[in-house]
Amino acid sequence: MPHFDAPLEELGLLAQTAGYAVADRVTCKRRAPDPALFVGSGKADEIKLLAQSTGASEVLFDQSLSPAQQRNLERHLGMPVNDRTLLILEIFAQRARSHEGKLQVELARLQYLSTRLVRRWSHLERQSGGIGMRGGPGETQIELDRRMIGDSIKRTKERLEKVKKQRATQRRQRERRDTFSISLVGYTNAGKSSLFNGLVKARAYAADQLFATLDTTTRQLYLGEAGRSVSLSDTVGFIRDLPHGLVDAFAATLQEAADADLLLHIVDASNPSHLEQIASVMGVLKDIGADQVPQILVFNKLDAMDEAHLPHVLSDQMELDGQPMSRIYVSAKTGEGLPALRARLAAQVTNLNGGQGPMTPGAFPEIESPVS
Ligand SMILES: Nc1nc2c(ncn2[C@@H]2O[C@H](COP(=O)(O)OP(=O)(O)OP(=O)(O)O)[C@@H](O)[C@H]2O)c(=O)[nH]1
Ligand SMILES: [Mg+2]
Repeated sequence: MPHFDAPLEELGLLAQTAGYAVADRVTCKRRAPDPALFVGSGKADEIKLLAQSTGASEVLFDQSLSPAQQRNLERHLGMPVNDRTLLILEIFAQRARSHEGKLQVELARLQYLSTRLVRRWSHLERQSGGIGMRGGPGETQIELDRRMIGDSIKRTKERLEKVKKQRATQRRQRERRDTFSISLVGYTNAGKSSLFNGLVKARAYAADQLFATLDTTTRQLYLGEAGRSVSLSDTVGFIRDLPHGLVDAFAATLQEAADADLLLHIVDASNPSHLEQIASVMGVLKDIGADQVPQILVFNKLDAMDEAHLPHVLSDQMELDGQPMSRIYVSAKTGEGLPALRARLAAQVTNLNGGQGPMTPGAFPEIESPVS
């Protein structure tokens, strides 16, 4: 396919991350989704034929399907049908490692479940046969499920509350130590963990997968120029239309970012959709109350950028919503730009400590280095 369809490309990556192999892709143009099947019935037949000829065992939709559309499609196609939200929830469920992470995912999935009356979650246990194949549960079963889900949500919230309290205590201890904290934030797969490793010589898990990182990792980073250490945190990646349940569930983890003294917003500069990705990240930062934290845009993957898009200087300002933002180009892979980034961080730490308030654009000498 010569045509680059960014959302579908991303759905494919999500599917691979969740452990699927992509058999084929279909796009469809419609003015409004069909209330019953989401796509028209002709398109549904086409998908069915394609699925049969490619040996697909499941169909994934990029858009959110209503519970009814999902059910109807499963019946029509004769195989399990899922949407992007469920795929993201599934990846989070597979990835969660820490106690807190597991509780957060559990909460998000219970909340998703509570909006769908049928027992959908058994899908995650990867049983043979789709959910749609089993007859829908009767009324009483649904009522029972509802009550059980309600109880579980309450219990999970209580347990999360406890973990959160512990976290708050830890944070207060850190604050007492007067640590300057920097959080790496950004779209999933932008290279946050790679950059984190490059800066602190750690070995955080970095992979060409979406949501490789779910738990926050924090390390000390010594900045020679500033003569002091700061704490650097690698965090969970963002994605466009992050399911609401997940934003709520991960509020505590994301809170790390909101409490940071400085955000390094990592961008995959080689991705054709990087501007949309920046906008998504800004949206989430606003949602979690982190939009006032000083921010530096770090355009990563300089080595993989198109010749035509290569910057003339490695450090400049970028206008975002009418606001000038500091931007610095680096490559976590080749290490290019990392010394300049360290110097910039050192300057920032000294500046903020000097009581000059939030980052002022242009407060630092531009580091001009032509790209060969
Ligand atoms: N070419 C190139 N690839 C890079 C660079 N930095 C990271 N990558 C690759 O991009 C992919 C994602 O990197 P990660 O560091 O896991 O990205 P992340 O932002 O932590 O991703 P999540 O934790 O999944 O949100 C990996 O395959 C890296 O090897 C870079 O500077 N250049
Ligand atoms: Mg990561």
